[in-house]
Amino acid sequence: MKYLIENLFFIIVTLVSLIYYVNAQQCSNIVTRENILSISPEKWKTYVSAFRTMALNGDLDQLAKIHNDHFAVIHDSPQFLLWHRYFLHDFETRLRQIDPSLALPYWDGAAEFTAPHTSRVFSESYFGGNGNPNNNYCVSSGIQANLSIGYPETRCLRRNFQGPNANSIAPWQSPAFITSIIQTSSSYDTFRQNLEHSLHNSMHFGIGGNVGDMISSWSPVDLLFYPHHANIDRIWSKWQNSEPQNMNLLDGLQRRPDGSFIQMNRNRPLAYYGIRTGQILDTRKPPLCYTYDDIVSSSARQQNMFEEQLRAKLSPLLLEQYFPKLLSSDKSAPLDFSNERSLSQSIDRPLPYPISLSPSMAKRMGFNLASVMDVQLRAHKFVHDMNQQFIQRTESAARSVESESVADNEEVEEESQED
Ligand SMILES: [Cu+2]
Repeated sequence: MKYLIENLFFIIVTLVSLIYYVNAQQCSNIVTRENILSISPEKWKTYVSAFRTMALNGDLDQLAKIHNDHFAVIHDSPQFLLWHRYFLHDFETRLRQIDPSLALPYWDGAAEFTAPHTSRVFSESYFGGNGNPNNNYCVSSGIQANLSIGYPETRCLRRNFQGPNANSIAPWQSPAFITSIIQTSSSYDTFRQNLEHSLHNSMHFGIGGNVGDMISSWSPVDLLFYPHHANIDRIWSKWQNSEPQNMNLLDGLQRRPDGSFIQMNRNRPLAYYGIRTGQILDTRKPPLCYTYDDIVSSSARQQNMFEEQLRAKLSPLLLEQYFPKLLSSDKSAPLDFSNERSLSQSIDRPLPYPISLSPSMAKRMGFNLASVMDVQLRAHKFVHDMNQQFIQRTESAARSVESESVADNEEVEEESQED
């Protein structure tokens, strides 16, 4: 009898832990993060109210302090994408405690790369615009207009747009460049470096400038931080889903608080949060349980008109160097056409050169200068090469129109002679 009870007890414990284990591997609900510009004006009002609550109850200040305290090990290092993913999850959890119907929206900054300041996100009913240089660069419109920040001190939120004119922001990286780094980065840390030191830095610097909060180590006091970083996380997610082996890929040398380096792997704990890096690679698994509205992860690759257009427009050399997947004969590899749509549009005109961090700004942020310059040079070379192709294409198109019209004229002349 005693044995039976002991065995029964053992069986129950095993069953309970098995059920727990299976549940822990699956989310009961997967939240979809939407493009911020697709949210209806009605729904957006509920976001504004929840965001205001988070500014007033100290959530933003707490998050900004956490970010500030660990700044040196969560930037310019492999933890960058991992740490910010979990940090956004922290924000989203707080947001959903206020209103469970909400999810963190993303701002697809690259889609508005030519004139970022014209984006709706800078309007009065969203996050407001530039700071006023005559009033300490205080932001006087949008959600945070009359709310002060509480970290690192109590004052207004500041922005200092960097553009050719007052209140404008210089162009940043195009969807074409983002698609290119998704297709050409073969290691996690190469991809991390390519994304962090291009669109990520450009958006912080374009908005924050020299004195704004977005360029500081407490940048999470600006609510725009979250949709901007959700977009960076979404682009990483696209890269993770672009090749089966990318989902669990982690590598690179991680900077430690004492300045030494350690190999990144799936067992390393995140700064502050302590969770193992391997637990936050798949966003559709606990503890994260979210996805984005345009992640292409189906194993079947769909044929698409954009693919043909791009192949016809770019030379084989350019395709091989920047968009190797468009040349690939492997039809099972998933291609992300949500990006390719903007890509086909952005190669129909010359691309502007993207805004860059100056060496002194890179130094101020504590970044490795070589690492920043490496990516910025690559982004410039990309624009140069794409524009050379664009010029050649338009010239040869002009030549063929010319020769056609010459031929037409000759035909007309012949016809008139026949008359
Ligand atoms: Cu950061």
